[in-house]
Amino acid sequence: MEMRRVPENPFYMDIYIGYRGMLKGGEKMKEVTLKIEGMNCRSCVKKIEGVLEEIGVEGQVNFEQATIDVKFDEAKLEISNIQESIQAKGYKTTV
Ligand SMILES: [Cu+2]
Repeated sequence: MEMRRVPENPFYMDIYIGYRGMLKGGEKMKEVTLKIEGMNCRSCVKKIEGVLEEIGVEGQVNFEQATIDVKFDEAKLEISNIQESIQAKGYKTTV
């Protein structure tokens, strides 16, 4: 288990567990569906999935509908940050 990584520091462990619990509860996770332009093949999907992974965003790319469902921590990121990262790879998105 991850909590065993820092057994020498119980205070840190408490914070870590609290943080995970917060995310699991979903209180701060925001879900947004973006429309995306310019995806024309499956490798575009892979590229976008790679971007999401890089920035630590959970996402589901739907090729047929040209949408991306993203789930992210609002305390760390804004939707515009995600859009900029995708834009940098050549795809325009709208909320
Ligand atoms: Cu492509």
